[in-house]
Amino acid sequence: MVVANREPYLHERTSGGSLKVVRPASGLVTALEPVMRACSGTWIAHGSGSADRETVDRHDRVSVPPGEDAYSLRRVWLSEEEERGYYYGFSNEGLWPLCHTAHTRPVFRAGDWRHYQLVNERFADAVQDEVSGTDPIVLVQDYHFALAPRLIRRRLPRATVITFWHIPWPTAERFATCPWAKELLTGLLGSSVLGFHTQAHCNNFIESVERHLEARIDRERHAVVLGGRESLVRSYPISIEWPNRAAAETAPADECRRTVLADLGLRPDALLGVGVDRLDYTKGIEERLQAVDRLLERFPHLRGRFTFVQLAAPSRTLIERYRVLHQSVEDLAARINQRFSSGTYRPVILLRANHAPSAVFRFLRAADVCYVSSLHDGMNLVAKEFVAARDDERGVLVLSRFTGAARELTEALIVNPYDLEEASAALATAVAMPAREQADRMRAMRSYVAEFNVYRWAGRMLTDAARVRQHGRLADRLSMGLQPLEQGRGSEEAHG
Ligand code: ADQ
Repeated sequence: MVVANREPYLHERTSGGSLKVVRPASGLVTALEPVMRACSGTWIAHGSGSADRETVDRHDRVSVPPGEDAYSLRRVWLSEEEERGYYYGFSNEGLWPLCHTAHTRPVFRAGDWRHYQLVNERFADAVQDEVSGTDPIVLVQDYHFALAPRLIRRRLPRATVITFWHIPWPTAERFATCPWAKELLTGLLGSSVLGFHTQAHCNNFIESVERHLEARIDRERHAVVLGGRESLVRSYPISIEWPNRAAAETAPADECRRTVLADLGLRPDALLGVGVDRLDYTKGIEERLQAVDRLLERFPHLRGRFTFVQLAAPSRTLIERYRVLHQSVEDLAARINQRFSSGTYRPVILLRANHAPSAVFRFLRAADVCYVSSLHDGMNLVAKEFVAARDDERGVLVLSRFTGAARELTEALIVNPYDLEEASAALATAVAMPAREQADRMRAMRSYVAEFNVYRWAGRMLTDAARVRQHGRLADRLSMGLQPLEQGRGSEEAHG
């Protein structure tokens, strides 16, 4: 069972009155959806599509993916007030800026916290509703549900709860600014396994525990013991499906390049840069466009030839900070275009929309360079998707050192996105890179992502959870006063 705020498929009613299925722009959905297709089960999420209520059965369930019915989606309904407090408020104005070093101040409101608590309870109730046995495996996803692991355990003491935190964990000092630091930590330590993308995030989490709770830290086993219960705290770098479905559904690279250039009105020998993001201040979209500006300033021969296309999916638009970002990205693109345009040439093209996965891959396949410039990012799956898209072994990835992905995709050109000299030089190197070197780098990254794909990510967490589960069963048996060797083996094998 998966518990996540975002649903993998939303049903929307279009202005013409027809029903439309939407795949949201979300790294969590990109990663988890193929795992659910493979394993089946139930995904519990907030039903946020305008036609979501019309498409569920009387238990609020719908089979997905539409037409394939591989698993069940259970929708939880939230009032506008709950969504404002729990989702926009505490999760996205509080925890999101708290966990990302991107210079936006977190806002903590007691009213939002109250909604966050209540919604976490609502989802724990939904888990209890959906389970058939007493010891389900529940995968709790992300910062929207820090309290859920403990709440689920209270309802189902024998559940195996695997929690994955998709964003960075801040330093202990920074985390201490949250008025409910202790409650968040205690909630998360209801998990059997708690995963982060990197060891640095695990270390920050453990330091936060040391500062706020009376818990035992077992550094040897990477575990925290609180109230006699153990949680493993380990790094599990997330990834994408491989072989990749979106890649398989997209035309070959030369065709993508030809049609994308034609659609954008660019000349056939144009040099194309691509960025793909939710419109979020952590993604460094302004810094990226500034690097394009500096590139054209420093290298005049690229004027008229280099174009940067930014795919930007509107995100969290009810929050003021996101509206400000939206405007400033538009203004910046307009300024750069004014500065360097000539005739029909425009150096920056903003495509503000949530594109279908194969439309995203079409751009990634057409590009000479993909620039991922996050100021701070747990992993960043666009970087891995670019690698998956390039079965032609062409294209150069320029990647911010502040992404989790930079630790794995070491053959990318790694840059500090704040350093416009370094970033613009890397873009210039990328567009001039000989085909052979592009291929060497791309081949190395493709073989890495192929091996460390999302099934491996899920598999490692499930294997660790199985060990914890087994350990717990043996401990229970001992505490019941039974002889572990004589009485244990038969029943353990029978239960698998
Ligand atoms: P996100 O912040 O959502 O994920 P990311 O990992 O880059 O970031 O994933 C974004 C996903 O949305 C990708 O699959 C991308 O193709 C898609 N997308 C982005 N812009 C789009 C657009 N304009 N149209 C359509 N699709 C678009 C969070 C964390 C990350 C972490 C993931 C997974 O912030 O650090 O990598 O979870 O753990």
